[in-house]
Amino acid sequence: MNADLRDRIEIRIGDITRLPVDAIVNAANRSLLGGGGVDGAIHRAAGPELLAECRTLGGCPTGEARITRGYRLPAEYVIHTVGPVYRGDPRDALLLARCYENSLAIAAKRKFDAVAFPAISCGVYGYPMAAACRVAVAAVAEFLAAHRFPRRVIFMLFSEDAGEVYRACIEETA
Ligand code: AR6
Repeated sequence: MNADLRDRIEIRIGDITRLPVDAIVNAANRSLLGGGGVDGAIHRAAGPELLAECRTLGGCPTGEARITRGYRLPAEYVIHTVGPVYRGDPRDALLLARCYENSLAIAAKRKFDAVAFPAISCGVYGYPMAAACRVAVAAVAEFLAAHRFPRRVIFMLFSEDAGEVYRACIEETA
């Protein structure tokens, strides 16, 4: 990864609901009506207005993304994307890459400065962190190389272990 690109990607550890960025990405399900994990945390922190706006969207297919306001979150917007349930076949990586691409396409269109991603599909949906991380880093690096916006992507990981996996993966990415 060249230095320019590396400067636009940051790894942080902590709670994504605390980040004052243009948009945080939610690892949602197809209903977009909330759930556990990071989805539950985002809905709790954003308040009931978020669920009310999500109800107007009519769900979201796996691999696609939708945007809402952030309400009581420090982030202005939430980009909801639906990761694949991990099955161990080649479609997993294609669908996961689409989550990153489609989320970033929304951010690019709105000329966002900073967008933060959790480790989509790596919790309830069972995607092994190291494999998901390779897909995430490759998809983000490819998108940023071709677009000026968003200027920065933050991978917001929930544990030091996950952070280490991401650091190693970025080191290995050409
Ligand atoms: N900030 C950052 N990362 C978090 C946070 C947080 N506050 N909370 C959890 N994580 P998951 P999935 C990490 O299960 O696998 C929901 O019920 C977590 O440690 O949230 O895509 C949805 O409604 C893990 O590494 O998302 C769906 O039904 C990562 O976020 C389903 O779960 C993703 O874990 C989606 O499952």
